[in-house]
Amino acid sequence: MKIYFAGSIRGGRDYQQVYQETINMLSAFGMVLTEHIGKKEISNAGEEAVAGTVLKDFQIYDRDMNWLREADVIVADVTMPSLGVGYEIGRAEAYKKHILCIRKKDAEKRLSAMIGGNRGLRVEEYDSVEELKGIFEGFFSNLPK
Ligand code: 6IA
Repeated sequence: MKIYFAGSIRGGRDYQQVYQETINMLSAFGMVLTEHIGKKEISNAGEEAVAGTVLKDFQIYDRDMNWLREADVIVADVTMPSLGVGYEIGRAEAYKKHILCIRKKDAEKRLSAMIGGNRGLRVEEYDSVEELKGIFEGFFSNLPK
């Protein structure tokens, strides 16, 4: 099971810690292709603060689109509005991937109608990361074999 986790980067890193814990939890259900989303070294400038390869935007786009095509499911945290996450959800829908959107109940901003109003998308709300466990169990156990 290959999981593409999507979370805000340049949209704002307020929930980075939550992404990290979510990714750790998701690892019990499959291989998370996008583990870097939870790393605190990635700032909202979208760069890695630690020394290493700094990818150009077109390289990030190409790599992420390849992972998205490869993934069986996409789990998108839509708490923090992010152009990239919204785009990935749209592309994942076009590729007919299984999509789960998760959103913290205490989110500051209202969810975009393009996500919340899409009857084809499942959006689950959570208070704490512990609550995600049950949500993930329900989602992964109901996937078609
Ligand atoms: O518009 P945003 O930046 O908030 O979009 C976030 C989404 O786009 C995430 O779900 C990622 O899949 C993707 N994305 C955006 N920027 C990056 C990125 N930046 N790396 C990987 N995925 C990205 C650079 C970090 C790199 C140098 C390690």
